[in-house]
Amino acid sequence: MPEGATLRSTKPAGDVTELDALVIGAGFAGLYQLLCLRDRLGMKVRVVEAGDGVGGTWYWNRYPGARCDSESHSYSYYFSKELLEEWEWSERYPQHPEIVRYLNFVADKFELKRDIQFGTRVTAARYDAEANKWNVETATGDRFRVTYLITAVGCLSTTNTPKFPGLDSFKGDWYHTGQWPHDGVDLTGKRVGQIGTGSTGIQAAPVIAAQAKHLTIFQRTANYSVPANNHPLSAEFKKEVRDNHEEIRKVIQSTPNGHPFRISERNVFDVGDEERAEIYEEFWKVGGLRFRASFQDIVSNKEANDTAAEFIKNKIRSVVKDPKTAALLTDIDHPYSTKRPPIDTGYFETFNRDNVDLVDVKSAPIKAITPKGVLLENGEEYELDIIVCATGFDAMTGPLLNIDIQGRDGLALRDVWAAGPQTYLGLQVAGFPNMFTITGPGSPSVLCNMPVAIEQHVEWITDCVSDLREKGIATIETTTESMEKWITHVNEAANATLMPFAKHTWYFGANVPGKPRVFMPYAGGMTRYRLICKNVAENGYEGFKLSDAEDGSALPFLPAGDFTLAATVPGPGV
Ligand code: N01
Repeated sequence: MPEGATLRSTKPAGDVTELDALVIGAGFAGLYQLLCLRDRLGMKVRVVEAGDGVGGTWYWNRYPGARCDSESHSYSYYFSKELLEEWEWSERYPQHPEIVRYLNFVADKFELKRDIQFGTRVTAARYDAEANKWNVETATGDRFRVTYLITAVGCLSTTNTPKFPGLDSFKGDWYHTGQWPHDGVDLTGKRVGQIGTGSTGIQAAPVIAAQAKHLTIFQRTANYSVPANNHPLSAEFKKEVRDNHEEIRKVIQSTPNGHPFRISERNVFDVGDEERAEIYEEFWKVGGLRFRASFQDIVSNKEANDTAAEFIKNKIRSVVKDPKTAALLTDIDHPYSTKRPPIDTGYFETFNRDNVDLVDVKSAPIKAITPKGVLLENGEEYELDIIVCATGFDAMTGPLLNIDIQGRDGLALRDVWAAGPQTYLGLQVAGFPNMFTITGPGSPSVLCNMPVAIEQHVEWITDCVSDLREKGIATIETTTESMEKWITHVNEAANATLMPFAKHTWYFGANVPGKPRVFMPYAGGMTRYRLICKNVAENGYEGFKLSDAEDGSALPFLPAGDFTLAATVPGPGV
């Protein structure tokens, strides 16, 4: 059980709560799904949440330096004009506490908490075909019987701590960034070791270095990072955002990655070397994920990507004073943006501090954790007081597979996904009627600004449930053929990018030993995906089997359409 959760039951054992829908998780997705089903459709709904407060991923990820890599004015719900007018962000990239405050503000404004059961972890969900109901159980003995089961469990909520031999023998304290203690950790005067240099590690290192006596950063894979250029938002900018919500909404809902800027249509080799360098410099100054918007083909053309990669490596070399450290930091084995591109506040500058060392654990991997600290295969041992594992997540599938979900005839989701996740549109799995997976594998999710992806999924599910209820349809359930067609397209979309060049990423599940290597998110772009989902619904839920509420008979089935990239304009992808 993640630290901080106080599980509690609200029901005497044996009682079953009957609901129209149960939503698992009270993050961005669960909150909005509750609002839509309860207030728009008038359904009896409950959200069950393991944490003791709202926030989902943000409830747990409160490590030093935790902040959002999406710009605050786009990392917001856009469904309510009033909400947009009432809330004001303070920084370009909001810190963890401000995001949690925002989500509490939303939950309070729409009176959502009265229908959220906190401190309750869902352990099992089983479909009863005869009753057409889902039976849901929690770790604390609650039982629910519901028509619709909606998972809003997040993509990055199951932490991944490598099984380092001897971890339990460590005499100091160790923490995973994704389960950071809610009271914080006092790093003053401590020798800290940080394992991991992904987006989290890159955010955390400068803040840890500023507090700790000494920080040793254990790097296995060197990473690109672009300065966030974070700053407090000016009164002018806040006004501009307030006056232009509609315009911003149009941009975030029509760009492939859901961010509040458009990607240039220019290609890298449309311009000469000098002009290209000037353009990179200009985008570098703007900072953050906007750097990727400098040219269209950075994520699809290797030669084009090489120019961006070299530009960033030169920037790293210009910042990091020690040539050996700079060489390690620029020994990057994948094209830029094929792993989730981190953005930072003073990450590379951190290596110029006297109290920070970089240790290469690619050439000499971590052999074990000893009572004193970290031991490498080459025999070097690093004495530490605190170990910080910034080692990522069992992404996308982990949170769902941690629940014992069984569909028709006891079909286990774990078995269906034994060789990797299979879904139709990232929204449904064959054999699991009336179950919807918000930002599930096969949807753009993590390749998109999350709230944008979430709003689209929640609204699609809400419209779908509304249709089912109005038209007297008892079940909606995708088919194996629809999933196969969709997976073919998901792979096609990934192969049209450079992402397959970085096979060791969590996008492929490669960070968790034994996890099937399957590219999980949909890289065809949010714009294209939004259109596909809209067409599927408008064409009578192509690719889904529907059954009549009166007698349970099957309604006419429309097979899934053509999901090749050519047939699903517009492009491009991420
Ligand atoms: O996790 P990661 P993360 N020995 O998996 C290393 C989102 N996010 O938490 O690359 C040594 O990317 C591992 O090394 P390698 C964002 O989507 C969002 O940083 O596998 N090292 C890597 O360096 C992001 O992509 C925000 O060789 C080991 C690191 O641990 C996602 O979360 C902020 C190791 C893990 O990197 C995950 O990022 C932060 C071992 N045995 C994160 N095992 C926002 O702004 C693992 N590593 C919203």
